[in-house]
Amino acid sequence: YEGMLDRKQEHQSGGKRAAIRSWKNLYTAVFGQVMAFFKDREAYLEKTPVAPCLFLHEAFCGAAMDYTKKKNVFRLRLKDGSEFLFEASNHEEMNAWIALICHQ
Ligand code: I3P
Repeated sequence: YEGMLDRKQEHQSGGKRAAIRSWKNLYTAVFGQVMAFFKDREAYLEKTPVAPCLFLHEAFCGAAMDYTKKKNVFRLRLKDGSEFLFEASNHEEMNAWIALICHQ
C-alpha cells in the first residue's frame, strides 16, 4: 500500500517531545512491518528514501480524535515510544491506512 501522506512527528523514541514538529508531505509505503518514506512516487520507484523507515511491530494506530486542527488525521505510536500524526486525503484513505498498519 502506498500514497502521499502529510506527517508530523510528535514524540521521539523514548517519548520525548520532538524538536522538529512541522508537517511534511511524504510518499509513504508499507512493506510488511516497515513503513518507508520518499519524496515522491519517482523516488519510491527508485528506492531512494528521504527519511528513516519506521518499524510497525507492536505499534498502536488509530484515528487522532483529539487532534482538531486537520481532518482525517491518525496517530501512530511505535514500540520505541516515538509518535507520529498522519493526515490522509479523505476518511476512506485514513481508514485504509489504519487497517493496514493495525494488521502488521
Ligand atoms: C511547528 C509547525 C507545526 C505545528 C507545531 C509547530 O513549527 O508550525 O505545523 O504543529 O506546533 O511547532 P515549525 O514549523 O517552526 O517547526 P500543528 O500544525 O499541529 O499546530 P506544536 O509545537 O504545537 O506541535
